[in-house]
This record gives sequence, C-alpha cells and structure tokens, in this order.
Amino acid sequence: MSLYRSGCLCRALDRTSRKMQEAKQGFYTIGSSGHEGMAAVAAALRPTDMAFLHYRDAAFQIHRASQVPGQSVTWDMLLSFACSADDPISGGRHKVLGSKTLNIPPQTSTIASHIPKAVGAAYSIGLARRHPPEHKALEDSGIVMCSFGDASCNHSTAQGAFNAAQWTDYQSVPLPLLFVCEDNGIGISTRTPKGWIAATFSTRPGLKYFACDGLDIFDTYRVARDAANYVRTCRKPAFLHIRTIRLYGHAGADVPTTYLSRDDVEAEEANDPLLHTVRLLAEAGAATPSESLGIYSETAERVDRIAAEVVTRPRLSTAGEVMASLIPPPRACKPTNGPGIEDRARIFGSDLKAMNEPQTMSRLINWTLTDLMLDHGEIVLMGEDVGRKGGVYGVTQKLIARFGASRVIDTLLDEQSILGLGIGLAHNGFVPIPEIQFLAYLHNAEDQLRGEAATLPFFSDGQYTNPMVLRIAGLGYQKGFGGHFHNDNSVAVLRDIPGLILACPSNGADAAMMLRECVRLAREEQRLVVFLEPIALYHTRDLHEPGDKGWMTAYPDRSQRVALGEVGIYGDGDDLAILTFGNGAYLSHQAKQELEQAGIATRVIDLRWLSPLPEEAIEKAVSGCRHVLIVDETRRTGGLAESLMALMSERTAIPPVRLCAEDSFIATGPSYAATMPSAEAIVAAARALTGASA
Ligand SMILES: Cc1ncc(C[n+]2csc(CCOP(=O)(O)OP(=O)(O)O)c2C)c(N)n1
Ligand SMILES: [Mg+2]
Repeated sequence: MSLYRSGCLCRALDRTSRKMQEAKQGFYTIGSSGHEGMAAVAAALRPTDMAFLHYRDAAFQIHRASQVPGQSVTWDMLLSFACSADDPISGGRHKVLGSKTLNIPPQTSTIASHIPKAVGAAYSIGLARRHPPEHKALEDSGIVMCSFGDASCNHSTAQGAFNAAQWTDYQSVPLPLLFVCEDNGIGISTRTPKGWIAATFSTRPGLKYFACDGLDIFDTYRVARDAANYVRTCRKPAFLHIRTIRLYGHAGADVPTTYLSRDDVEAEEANDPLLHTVRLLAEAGAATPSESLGIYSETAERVDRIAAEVVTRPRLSTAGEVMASLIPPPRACKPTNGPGIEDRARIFGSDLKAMNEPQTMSRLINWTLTDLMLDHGEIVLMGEDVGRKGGVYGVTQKLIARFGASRVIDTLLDEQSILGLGIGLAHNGFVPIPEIQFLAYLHNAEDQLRGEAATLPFFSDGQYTNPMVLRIAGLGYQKGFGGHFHNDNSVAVLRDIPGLILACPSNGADAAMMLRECVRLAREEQRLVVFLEPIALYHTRDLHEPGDKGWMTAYPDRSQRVALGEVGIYGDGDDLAILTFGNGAYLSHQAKQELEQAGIATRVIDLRWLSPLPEEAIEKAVSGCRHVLIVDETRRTGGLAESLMALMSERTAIPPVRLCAEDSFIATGPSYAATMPSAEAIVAAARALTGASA
C-alpha cells in the first residue's frame, strides 16, 4: 500500500509541475510517470545506501523519504520545481532530485556521467573498512545504487563504468554496486532495439543480471530485494533490468505523437503502472479500486494545495546568491602533529639523509606525497602505472611499497574511471590524489571535472562535495620526446571551470610547498584542485651551465607551505617584471642573468596559481616596474596571457607585452621548442621593450 501511495505522490508531482510551468512558476519538467516502480527498488534498499539516481526517480526518493522519520518530501520537491531559495537540495539552482539526509546526491543532466563515480563510491566502502577516513559517510555493510535509462547504457561513459566495475570484480575486489537500468524502450525519440538491454547485459562477466517488470510492484520488490541481497552479501556488482514505460513524453515540451504512432502512445497509457498497482491491490484484497482512487485524488489535491504555497517562497535573484555555493564550505578536520620521527625513519630510510641535499622536482614531489600520506590516512593515490612502476617519470616510485596497493592504486586504462574513482572516494571521506598520465589525456575525461566534480557543491548548495587534488603531468619542452600528445601546452579547458583551483609549480621547493597547500585545500576546505606538473622540469638539474645544479632545491621543512594566491618574486629590479610560470619561469631565470648583465634590472614573478589568478598579488608584485613582459608557454589564443593582458590593463598603468606559444601543436624531434618561448626570445623581447640596445 505504501508503494502505491509513493506512486500516487510521484504522479501528482509530475502533473502539478506541468501546471506550475504553464503558470510560469515552474521551469523544468522532466517527469517520472511510468517509472513509479522505482518506489519498490527503494523499498528493497536501506536509506543509508547511497543512491546516484536517474532523473526519472522521484518515486524512489519519495519512497525512501517514507523510510526516514521527519521528512517533508512533497514540500521539498515542490520547492525544487519552483526554484525556490528554500529548496533543501539545490538552494534554488536547479530542479533536481537529491537529499543529504536520504543519501541521494543530486545528479547533472549529462547522460551517464554519474556512473563512474558510483563505481568509485562502491569501491570506497571496502577501502574504508581497512582505512576508515575521518569523514567517512557510508556504512561498512552498505551498498551503492546507480540508475539510468536504457538509451544511456550506450554512452561510452556508461560502458566505461560498467567495464570498470566488471574489471574490478573479475579480480575479486569487493564492489557492492547495484546498477539499475530503467528500460522504457526509448531515449527521447529513438527506440532502443527490442531486447537490446537483455542481450548485452545478461551475460557479462562479473556483472550478475536480474530482470523484473516495473509495472508489477510485487515482482519489482521481490527481484530488487534479491539483487540487493546478492550485492550486499557477496559484495559484488549486479545489473537490475527493470521494465518501465514513459508517460507524458520525454519532458514538458515534448510531443511524442510527432515521432510515435497514436496507437503506440495509447498502448503505453493503457499500461500505466498505477493502474496495474490498483489491480494488484484489489486482487490481493489490500484495497478496493475506489479506495485506491480516493488515495490518488486526495494526493493530487494535497500536492496542488502545497504548490500554491510553495510558489510564494523567495527565489534567488543576484549573482552573489547564485554563486554562494560555487566554493564548498570548509569542514572541521582533526589537527595532526605530522608524521612521527620513527614512522618517517622507517618509511624514508636512506632518503632521510638526502633531504638536506638539493634535489630534482620529481624527487621532492615524491617525498611530499610520502609525508602527506603518512600524516593523513585518508589520502589515496590512483592512476595508470602509479603503483608498481612508480609513474611514467618515476614521481610516485616506492609509494606502493610504503603504503600498500590499497592506497596506491594501479587503475585500468580509462581516465573517466580514474576521475570517477576519485570523486566516488571523496563521497566517502577520502582525499583522493588521482593522476592523469599526460595533460592531453585529460580531455577524454574532462567532463568528470567540469560537469561532475566542479558542479556538485554548486547545485547541492554545498552539502555534497568531492574534494581532490588531481595531479597531471603536462606542458611542453621535453627534448625530443613525444610531440603534441606528450607535450600539451593548453590549460584553457581547466581555467574556465568555476571553483576549480589550478596550481603549477616551476621548481621542486615550490612543488613541495604548493602540494601541501593543495592537500590542505582539499582536505580542510573541500576544494577541487588540479596540480599541473611541468614534465620537462621533473628531472631538470641545471640552470645556466651543465653541473651548476641551479634548478635543484632542498626539501623544504614540513611546516612550510605556499598559500593559495601567493606568487613567487625573484629579484627587485624595477626596469622589467617578467610575469610567468612553469617552464617559462625556468627560461626567465636564464634570461634574467643576461638581462642584468646588460643593465636591465629585472624581477621574475612566478604566478604559481593559474586559476583563479592571484590578481592582487600580481598587481602588487609588478608595482614600481616600468615594463611588464608576459612569458606564457600556453597558446596565444585561449592561453594565460590573454587574462594577464586584461588584468594589466584593468589594474595597472603599465602597458604589457606578451611572448607566448604559437597557435600550434607541438612537434617532436629537433623542433620540439620551435613554437614556444625560448630564453633567447625572452632576452630579445625584454631588450626591445626596455629600449636597451642589442
Ligand atoms: C551526454 C548527453 N547527451 C545528450 C543528452 C540529451 N538527452 C537527455 S535525455 C536523453 C535520452 C535518454 O534516454 P534514456 O537513457 O533511455 O532515459 P529516459 O529519458 O528514457 O528515461 C538524451 C539524449 C544528455 N542529457 N546528455
Ligand atoms: Mg529510455
């Protein structure tokens, strides 16, 4: 009976949302009608099982709310339809399902992009048993549920996630994950071939297949319970294929008769799951049809009454109000005294002695990661070849021996799965440090940052977060190796993501001190951070001459950090300020020596933080200088220099000049640096700018 009530409420909300839209009081009407059977799936799960829901799962949320005391689900959902600032999940930013108390993180509209993180969240449950994080959110005996439509199954993101789940299970790694495919036979207007879902999912290794009829709540409940029990007891993934229908078209403005025959539409309507439930209840002697009709009508009236009140609630109006949740709130973390002396001696061994000697950036990043992992048990590394091999460039060498394969995870070869694993682990209190092997390979997974990780605090009103520090090896100048794909010199794709912090160190000491700050930002402030490591500087030792060790630095004391927004200023010359970062900082240091010999008093300003730009610190750093030269290894179009030029003209009276990379991809072999700034070009540009003779 309670399943029927949930179904009636779900239907009433759909109908009311359309009335609200007509009255211009509601703004988005993707509905759940025909998918009411999902209430029975909710009934088969525990309200503590995290659920990553398909947009048609209002019935699931409604039924889950009935399992938890003190919920006002009708009121809450209507607030979301009305985009009211009181909407408890998104604060008026979106019409979205979700609830913090019900363990339903809100999802984006991007098809399938929530599935990789569901795999990650399921993986986190087993990991948290062994390494419980301070902010653990999921129960040891919990499972994760993730639902989606039939057409969504074809998306490469979905396929990658299913494969990652199977690959994990195939190795007997626990993965308590229930996939639920709601098969209404269509995606907007495109039919799913008859039998396709069963044909492709019923025989997959590592993914047990269950099927039920979502039009029959008894069957759905029974099969969903079997599937959930299997997942919970065996800690293995399962695929629940539930037959549904879609009523009222795809969404508000969709008219299905433009692409379906009237007969087809009417046949669906005759198969209404609520009507089936009324019949089943009558057959079981639980309620007469007229009693059921009474519940349906009362529910509809109640929803309309509440809607009339909800639309009077305030909405967001200013940019400030909308943006208030772009940056997640800080969270309280237990203070630590840092790793103990014995632990460090045991873990570092002979490396401890080498810490007073100047070292390369690669080594200092490795030591920093080691100290951070010793200090914070919730840090987990993951990526392609980060474990046994220690990374393509050796940056993560020995970490697997120091911390074990459960904290230094060699993942399968799929960037979306790597980022999904990170996001999912963060849902359960871990501080993930995923690695993308090369910047060029971020792009096929970029939506996991742009569409998923960065937006989650925004449209959950800061209630759900996925802090992480994503390490990416990138930028150009690798002598004779790789060409474009290993020397990607564009960061445009990262710089316009609201709320994302992009850090780029140019030397080992900065890398250590910035990485500590990045982990602090993720752990304590729940920020999404990208740490871009210039590959060409990983092993760079010398600055001016072979053997001078001018680019090696000692390991900074563990208490030292470079705060977010703090720039590096080298020299106090007032003829010229060079604004730069990464490899450009290295080249500018080379140029600086020559320029000073030529009598041009120069300071080099290393930006360190590429997004958001440390505007005030930059303005202060260039003040008193007659000229500004921007040295930017990213491309002229869309590169960093564009923002720096704008910043200079908006905030200073100094007309800047820029030296940037050409709008080109990078070549391999002898011409590897031909399209990018060189030390000679910096010297020439500086001389021309300051009027110094050659
Ligand atoms: C990546 C992406 N591409 C396209 C869309 C547009 N879109 C929204 S829903 C949808 C169809 C989904 O069909 P299905 O997975 O069967 O779910 P249903 O709506 O039938 O429940 C499409 C193509 C989208 N939201 N995301
Ligand atoms: Mg569908």
